[in-house]
Amino acid sequence: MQFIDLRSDTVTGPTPEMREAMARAEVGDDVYGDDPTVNRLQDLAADRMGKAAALFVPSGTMGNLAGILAHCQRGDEVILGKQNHTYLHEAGGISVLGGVHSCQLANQPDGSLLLSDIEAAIRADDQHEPITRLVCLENSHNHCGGTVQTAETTRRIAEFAHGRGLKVHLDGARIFNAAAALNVNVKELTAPVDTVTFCLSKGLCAPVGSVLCGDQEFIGRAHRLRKMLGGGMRQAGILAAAGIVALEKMTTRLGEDHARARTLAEGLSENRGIVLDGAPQTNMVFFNLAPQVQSSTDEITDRLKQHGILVSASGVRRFRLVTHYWIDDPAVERTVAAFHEVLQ
Ligand code: TLP
Repeated sequence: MQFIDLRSDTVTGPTPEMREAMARAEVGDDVYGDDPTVNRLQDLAADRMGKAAALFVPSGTMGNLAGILAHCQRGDEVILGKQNHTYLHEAGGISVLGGVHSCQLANQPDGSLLLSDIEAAIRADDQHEPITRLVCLENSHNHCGGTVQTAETTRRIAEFAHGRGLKVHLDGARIFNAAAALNVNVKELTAPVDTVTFCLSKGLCAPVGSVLCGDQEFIGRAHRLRKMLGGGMRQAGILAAAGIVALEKMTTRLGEDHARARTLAEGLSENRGIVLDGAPQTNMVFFNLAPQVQSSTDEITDRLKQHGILVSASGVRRFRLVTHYWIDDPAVERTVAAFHEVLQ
C-alpha cells in the first residue's frame, strides 16, 4: 500500500532531480576539506543565511549541539524555551556531552521568549551559579504549532541578549517555512542572531543533512566539535549535492505545503471529534481529541493506518499532522475522509 505519510516532513524522500544530482556529484574527502560539492553547499548556505561561514552536518540535532557547544563551556548556561526542540527532543545532548546547563522559560504562543523572562533568568556574577552565555530560539516553532516569529520579534530578543553580553543561536530547522509564511527573505529572520542551524532534510526534501552557519571563528570551533561528535564525513558531496538542489529549488514552493495544511485543518475542523489548535501558520496541523472521543491515540493511529494514512500522536490526546512535498491535494482529501470514517 502506498501510504500518505503525515507523521513529519522528515519522511520526505529525495526528488528525482536530487537523485540525479547525487549520482553526478563530484566528491572528495571532506575531512581534508577536499569535497568540492560540500564546499559549494557551505558557501551557498552561508550566503543564503547572510553569515560568513557554514558547516555541513549530518542532522539538525548535531547542528544545534555543535553550535551550542561552540558557544558554551562546561558549566555555562543556555536560556531556551521549555517547548524548544533542543530541550525536548535532542536527548539532552547539551548537558550530557557538553556539560551545558539549561534554563527553560515558558514559550509564548508564537514560540518566542519574553524579554522580562530572559532578564529574570540571567545569572548574577556569583560563584554559586552557572554562567549565562547563550539564548536559543526556534523558528518556525515545532511544538508551539509550527508558529512563526517575525524578524522584529527576533531582533528585539537578540538586541536584548547582545546588550547583556549573551550570544543568540537560532534552531532554524524550518527557517524557510517561517520565511515563506511571513513572506520575507530568510536573511531578515537570521540577521539578528549570531548563529543558525537549518535543515535540508525536512520540507526541503534532501535525504540527509543540516547546515550550521555563523562567523568564521565560530565555524572553526564547530568544525572541531563536529569531528569530536563523529560527524566528520568523507565523500559527503553525494549528500551535499541533494542539499544544493534543496536550497536552489525547494525553498520557494513551501507555501504550497502551508496552503495544504490550511485545507487539511479546514476539513478536519468539520469533524466533531477534533478540536483544532487554530489555523496553521506553516506546514503543521495540531489538534486534540474532543472529550467525547473514547478511542486512544494509538487506536486511532492504527485505524488510520488501515486506511493508508500514517500520523503520529504528539501528546496523550493530541496529534500533529505535517504536510510536505509528497502530500498532494488528493492526499489531503483522503486524509480528511479517513478521519471522518475513524472518528464518526
Ligand atoms: N524534529 C522531528 C522530531 O525530532 C520531533 C520532527 O519530526 O519534527 N529542530 C527542530 C525544530 C526539529 O523539529 C527537529 C526535528 C530538529 C531540530 C532535529 O533535526 P534532526 O532530526 O535532523 O536531528
